[in-house]
Parts: sequence; C-alpha cells; structure tokens
Amino acid sequence: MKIKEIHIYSHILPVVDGPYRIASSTVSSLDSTLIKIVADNGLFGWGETCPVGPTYQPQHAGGARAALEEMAAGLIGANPLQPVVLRRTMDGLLNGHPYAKAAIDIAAYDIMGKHYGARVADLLGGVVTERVPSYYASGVGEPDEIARIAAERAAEGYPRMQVKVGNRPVEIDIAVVRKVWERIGGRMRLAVDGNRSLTTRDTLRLSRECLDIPFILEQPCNTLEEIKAIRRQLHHGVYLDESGVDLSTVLRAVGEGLCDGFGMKVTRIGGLQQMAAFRDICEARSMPHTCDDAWGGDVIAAACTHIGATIQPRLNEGVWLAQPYIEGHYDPENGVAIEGGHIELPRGPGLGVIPDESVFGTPVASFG
Ligand code: 0XW
Ligand code: MG
Repeated sequence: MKIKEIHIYSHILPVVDGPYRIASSTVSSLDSTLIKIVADNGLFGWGETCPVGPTYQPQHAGGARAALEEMAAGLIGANPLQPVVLRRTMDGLLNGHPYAKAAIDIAAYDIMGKHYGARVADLLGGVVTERVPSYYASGVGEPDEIARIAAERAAEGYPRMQVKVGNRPVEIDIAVVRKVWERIGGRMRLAVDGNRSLTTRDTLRLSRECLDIPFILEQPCNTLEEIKAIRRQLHHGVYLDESGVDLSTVLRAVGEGLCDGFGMKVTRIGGLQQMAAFRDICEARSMPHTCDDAWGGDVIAAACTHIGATIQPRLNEGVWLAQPYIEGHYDPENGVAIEGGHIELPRGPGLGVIPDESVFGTPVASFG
C-alpha cells in the first residue's frame, strides 16, 4: 500500500466556558491541525495535533503545519502499514518536530486498522479495558472554586484529578490543595501540576506544608536540573510532563531516578509508535503514566484512548481529553467522550472515528 494524497486542515476549537488558565499560558481558543491521508487503494486515515497555545511547549500550530508541509511531498509513495519505517522516513525528511510527525503516524495507524479490520488498540498490543480511566484537569483557580469542581468530579466517578498551580504566591496554591483534599478525602487520586512555573523554593514549601496529603507533583519546575536538585528533599512523588520530550530523555529520567512517573503526550513523543515504546519502558520499570495530549478533538482523543486501553491497569494514570472543554464532535456518531470519569474505547476499525470533513472546510495545503 502507498500513500497517494495528504491533505492538511486548520480548525479552531473555542474553549467552552474559557479561558483555560494554566501557569504557562491562558488560552481562549486553540488552533488544531488535522491531516487526512489517502492510500492508493482508497483507504483513508486521520491524524491531529493541537498544541495548547505557543508557550506551553516549544510547539505551535503554525509550526505543525509548516513541518507537515515540509515532509508531505516526500511521504507520497511511503507505506502507511509500516510505522517504524514511516517514522525513519519522516526523520530523513525533517529533523525534530515530533508533534507534527505524530499526526502522520496516527493517520497511518488509522489506515492500518481499517486495512486489517482491527482497532488501533489491538495493533498497539491489545485491549486491556474497554472503559479507559480518565482524569480531570482544573485550571489555575481560587481554593473554593477548585474544591467545588473537585467534589463534582469525584461525584461523577473520576478516579483522579489534576489541580493546576503556579505563577502566583505559593500560599494560594497550598490553600487550593488543602481545600481540595478536604472536600474529596480519598475519593480521587490527586496530581498537583505546576506546569514548569514553580521555583525550587516554592516546590519544597508546597510539599512540606502538605505533608499529610497524598498527591504527586507534576512538572513543578522548568528544568530537569531544578527537579533533580530538590528531588530527595520532597515528600511527594514527582512526575515529568513537559520535560519528557523524547525517549532518550525518558530513559535518562528513569535511569537516573529523576521521577516516579510521567504525564505523557502522544504528540510530544512523536505518535503512537513511539508512545507504545514509551509504555513498554515504563512497564519495565513500573512507572505509572498518563496518555494525554495537549488539546484537540475526536481524532487525537481516539488516539490517546486507544493507547490508554493497552496500559497495564496498575500503571494507568488515565487518559486526559480536552472534550469537556470543547463544544460538539467531528464525528457526531462515534465522537469520543468522558462519562463517569471514564472513556468508552471506540468500536470501529482503526481509530473508530470518522470526522465529518465539511467541519474543517477546504484544506490549507494538499499533496499528491
Ligand atoms: C492537563 N493537560 C494534559 C492538558 C493541558 O494541555 C495541560 C496538560 C498538562 O498536564 O500539563
Ligand atoms: Mg502536566
């Protein structure tokens, strides 16, 4: 099978009840990049990549599309059924930019699933659960507001909540964490995400002053070096998110004992093929992790859910979706949604979602 056409789309996703505020950015609408790959036998597959604004990670929407345009002509004729070879072909066309390559990888898996009559989760190793655990991520907010949201999510059945902190006096962050724990007790597991913004001083204080509350600290500081410097003085486990930029860094972090788990994003690591390798490294060292992405609609949501369905349950920290912050679906029939804090794995072959193309308008670029 050969790739015959690649179409690139841009689609704006306004934030429902926005803006969404995290320490590194405040966003009101996100610019998602979708791609449709058509194979020479008529099968087609969809991919998506949607950075949560230009400052969360060194990625932005225009960068994704520029990278895809750089590679697209060279990918015509490539075999979408060979994900490893496809990744090497992309690396031969463009250095870096894994978040753009991920969209191609996801679309290739979608085609692969349709070709073999299998779901992407089966291609990635096999379905462990049809009901994939999710988690809810709050924005940065005031103690009463975040505690109210946490109590609501616990009642809905979410097994886990991520509370955003940072970019303000640490006393407020400490008050938020304490209030949330007061309201939810042990009903949900808790992550406290600094999104790179805390100083080592404030991270130490947050951990020390919440000694009695069992949470993990997610990406509290900007760099691995800062986290390494304070790691042994912390009373809480540390997960890396933004710092986990590739498999090499993941190996270093695991090998040097720099963290206790990861918040991982499918597009940051370069797609589902790399994500499966990441999952296996984590399993070899009993590292819990999430399967997220930064933002995006049904296509990336399906991709995250498929890999999330293959994780060993004891290591599965959940699949985060932007869906609660997005109005509607690309695929009105099979759209991916969180219900009771969990996500039903799509049933159809491939990703199991077929976007209504008219939602995206005309492609911004087409190749082949
Ligand atoms: C909660 N997320 C998975 C979604 C936003 O992109 C931020 C991110 C995180 O954990 O940092
Ligand atoms: Mg995070």
